[in-house]
Amino acid sequence: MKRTLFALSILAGALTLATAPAQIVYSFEPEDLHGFAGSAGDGWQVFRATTGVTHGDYSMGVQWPSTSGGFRWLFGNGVRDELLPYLQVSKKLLLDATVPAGVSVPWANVTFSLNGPDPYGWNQLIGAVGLPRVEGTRTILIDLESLPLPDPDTEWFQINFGMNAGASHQIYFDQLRLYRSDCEMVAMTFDSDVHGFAPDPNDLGVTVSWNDGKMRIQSTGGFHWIFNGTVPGLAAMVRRGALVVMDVTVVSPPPAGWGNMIISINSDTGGWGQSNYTAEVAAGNNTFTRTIAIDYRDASLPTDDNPAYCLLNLGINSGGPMTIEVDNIRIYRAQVAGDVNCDGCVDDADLLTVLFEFGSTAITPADVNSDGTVDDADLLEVLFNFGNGC
Ligand SMILES: [Ca+2]
Ligand SMILES: [Ca+2]
Ligand SMILES: [Ca+2]
Repeated sequence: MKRTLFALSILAGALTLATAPAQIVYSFEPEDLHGFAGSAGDGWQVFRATTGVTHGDYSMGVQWPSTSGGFRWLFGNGVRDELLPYLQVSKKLLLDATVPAGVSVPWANVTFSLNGPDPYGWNQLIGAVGLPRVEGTRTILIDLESLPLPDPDTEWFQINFGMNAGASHQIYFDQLRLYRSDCEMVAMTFDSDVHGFAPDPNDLGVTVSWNDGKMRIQSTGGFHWIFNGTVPGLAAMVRRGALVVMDVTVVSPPPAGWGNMIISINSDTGGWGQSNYTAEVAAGNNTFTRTIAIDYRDASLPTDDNPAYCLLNLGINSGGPMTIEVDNIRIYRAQVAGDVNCDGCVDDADLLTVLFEFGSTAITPADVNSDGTVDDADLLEVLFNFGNGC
C-alpha cells in the first residue's frame, strides 16, 4: 500500500489544487442558480455574482428592494436528484452567507421549506436562522431534522429560502453543503454540572441551573450575559474551529415571539472576543429543540493552546420571559484542505479512505474535490496536503 501511495505522489506535480470540502449540495455555479433567480421581482434581485464566493467561481446574490426590508420566498428548481440524496445523508446543512462592505441592517434571517407533490406538500421549518447583519462571511447551520423527507421516487423536490430583514439588505450565498458530525469537537455535555456558566451576580433578571443533563436558563426578558463556561482544552478547540454549535430547547417561549443569542470567547491572551453574529433561538409560541451554530471567525481568540484561562460567554436576548435549555456544546472544526475524516490532520488515514472508496460515485467526503467521483484527483489533493494540521 505504501508503495502505491509513493508512486501516486510522483503525480502530485500535475495537481490542480481545489480547496473545496466534499458533499456540496449547491455551489451556485450554473446560470440558473438552481432556479432561485426566477423568484425576483418587485425590486427584489437574485443574481449570479462573484462576491462572497467560497467554492468555484460564483455565488448567488440576493438584494432586497433598495428602500425596504421585508420577507420574500425564493423557490428552488425542484430537481429531486440535486437535493434529496444529500438530505438522505444529513438533514443538517451549512451555508456560507456574505455581507459586502458598507451594508448593515438591524436584523436579518432566513427560514426554509422542503416542498414536493401532494401528499408531501409544503414542509416549513419552525423559526429562522440568523443571517449576518454586517460585513463579512459567516457560515450558518440549517437544522432540518424536524422535517420529513418525501418518498425517494417523488416527481420533484425543492428547498425554498424565506428571506427576511429589518431594512434593505444584500447577501451572497455559496457552498450549501452537508454538516458533518465528524468535524465536531465535543466541549461541554452538561452530564453533571453547568461547566461554570453563571450570570453576573448583580443581574437578578436571569438564573442558570443544572437540569437533568442540561443547562437551564430562565430569563425575565431583555439582554443578559451568562459568563464563564469552560472545560480543559477549550482554547485548543476554539483555535481550530469556526463555529460554536449547541442544541437549544425552548422550554417556555417569550411572549413577543423572539429570542436570540450571541457569544464571546474570553481569554487572557485574546481578551474579550465577541462575535458579531446573532443566532435565532426562539420563534413564536413554539417549544422545540434545534441545533444552532454561531460563527466566531471575527472574534479575537487565545494566541496559544494553553492560556491561563479561556471562557465561553453566552449573551441571550428575548422579548419577555423565556426559558431555554442548552446541551452538547461542541466546536465545529475549520476545514483543513485534504483532511477527509475531519480530525484536523492530513495523514495515512485520509489516504486510505480515498483508496478504499476509489471509483465511488456516492456522496462521500472521500470525493475531496467534490466533482462526483473518487479518483486520482482526490488522492493527489490528499498527497499534496499531506501533513497539514498534524
Ligand atoms: Ca460557488
Ligand atoms: Ca485526517
Ligand atoms: Ca473527486
